[in-house]
Amino acid sequence: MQKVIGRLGGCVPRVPPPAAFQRGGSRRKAGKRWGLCPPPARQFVEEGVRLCRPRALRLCDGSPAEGAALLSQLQAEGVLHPLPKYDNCWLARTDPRDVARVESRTVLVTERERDAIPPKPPGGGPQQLGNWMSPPAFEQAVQERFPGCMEEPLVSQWPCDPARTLVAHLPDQRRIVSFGSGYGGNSLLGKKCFALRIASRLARDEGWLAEHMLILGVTDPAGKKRYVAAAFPSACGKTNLAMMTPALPGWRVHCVGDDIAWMKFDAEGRLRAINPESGFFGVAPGTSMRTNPNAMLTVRANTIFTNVGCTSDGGVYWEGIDQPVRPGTTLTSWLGQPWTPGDPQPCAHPNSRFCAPANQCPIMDPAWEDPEGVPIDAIIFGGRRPEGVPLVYEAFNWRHGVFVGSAMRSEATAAAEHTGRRLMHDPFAMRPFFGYNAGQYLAHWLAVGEREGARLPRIFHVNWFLRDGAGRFVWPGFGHNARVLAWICSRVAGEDNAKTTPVGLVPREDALDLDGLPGVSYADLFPVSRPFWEKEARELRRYYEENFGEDLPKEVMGELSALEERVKKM
Ligand code: O2Y
Ligand code: MN
Repeated sequence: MQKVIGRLGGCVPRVPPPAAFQRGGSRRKAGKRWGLCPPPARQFVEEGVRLCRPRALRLCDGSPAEGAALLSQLQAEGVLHPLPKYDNCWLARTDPRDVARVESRTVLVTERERDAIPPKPPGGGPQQLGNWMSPPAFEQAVQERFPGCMEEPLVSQWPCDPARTLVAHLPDQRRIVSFGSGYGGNSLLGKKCFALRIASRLARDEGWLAEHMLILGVTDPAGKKRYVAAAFPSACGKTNLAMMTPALPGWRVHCVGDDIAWMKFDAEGRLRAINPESGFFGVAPGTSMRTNPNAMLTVRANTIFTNVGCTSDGGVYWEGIDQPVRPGTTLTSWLGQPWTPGDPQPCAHPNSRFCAPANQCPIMDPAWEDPEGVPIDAIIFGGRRPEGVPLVYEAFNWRHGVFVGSAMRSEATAAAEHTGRRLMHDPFAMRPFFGYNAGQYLAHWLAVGEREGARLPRIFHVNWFLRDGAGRFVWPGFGHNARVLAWICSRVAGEDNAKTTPVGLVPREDALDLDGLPGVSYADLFPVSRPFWEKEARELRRYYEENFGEDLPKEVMGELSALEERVKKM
């Protein structure tokens, strides 16, 4: 599966007009559509055709009829399997080698390495903040992959080329070139590649922010509504939070987006956010009517499931779906093998996904498609931290908030090729998605905070994933996270209900509503211990030095030193 966006140099012969796409569609109509294409688009297509040499060229119009024709064709080719238990839902099983984003093969191509990544760590370890490729190396990589690639015989129903996968970004030219993977973020080029990597570069150049953040609206029992944006590393529950059903009576949540936020200042100095996507590409395992009923209701129609298990009555199945399988029904794993509960391997791949239209979510915000965006009152950072990091704390100010974002760490997830439960640094949840040098990215955030007339959102950090000595979660999470949103809203409203710790401002004991949560104790939720934060600060200093080097803004290093001083005085 190959995709090209952008110009791929070279002088090549004329390309004939495209063949009709739809069965029954006419060649004349397709030719007319081709004639209506803007010249740069035609030139782009022509170059791609000459390079890749496809058997036919099809111009898509995005119509429902075309969508239906594509689905039937993919079914006939064995790529998609219908799921008759639902309405227009489909199962795709990928090549088992093509199941997640491939960070090691995701590159930024710039003339100067320093424009893409901070200096390499001393000792030559891999740079964790992105991969750089030089323009000549990129040209060579293109020549080694693309010429004639669409003439090649298909090797399976899921064409991919894992050994040669390359997801390249050319931020100076706003180009993306992706080869060898048909999976998610590697091939849905409008998502991570454009809406985060290329857009973060556009945002820096133009003075706005393109972020790995959900956006939600939260309304209190008195009807006061506020919007928050939240950055969590991949597969840390962003979709669950974005679609949350509050466990606090009278509170409501509406979803604007679950993954990406573009935020710009308006004329009044307020940061306004839009969701640049039109659908959700959420993790299936763990999603259930208990954990995320709105997601379950969203995916009952017009949804493509990838690498989930299926039931013999035409339904889907995954770990944690929490739905009884009807007697007599058999299960098939994501690998297409018979599967029974208790089998050692999971039924669904841990990074299996649903891809569904956003407008099917029952709690989409009325303003979710407003081109003006929604006004953001609070920005939340978070991660999976089993110990030491409080349930919630507020940054002292914007600069401290930028430090908090830069210091984010989380347990690794299945969304990329990393494995295991180890803690990974993930500044701003953007580690895999920076479109330029991460040090310059932090400097851009600091500059945003200096903008004249800006009415800046408050910044918070949350951790839903604290565990006790026996390894059990100490916070019930899901709908109960509304209790934390309620405190955040009270802070935005200016309530004086926080106490200062060396780490940040935490709710006073009476300010966080823990009613009806037996066994949940304030003390367990707000550990702030000197040995833990000494170790955390040491590790952070090492990480900054090795990964950002001299590109770390001095303000951020200053915040780390200030934290160390506060911790010393504990
Ligand atoms: O793109 C993929 O293949 C999985 S990763 C993903 C998908 C949807 C939303 N976010 C992510 C992510 O890794 O952050
Ligand atoms: Mn994401």
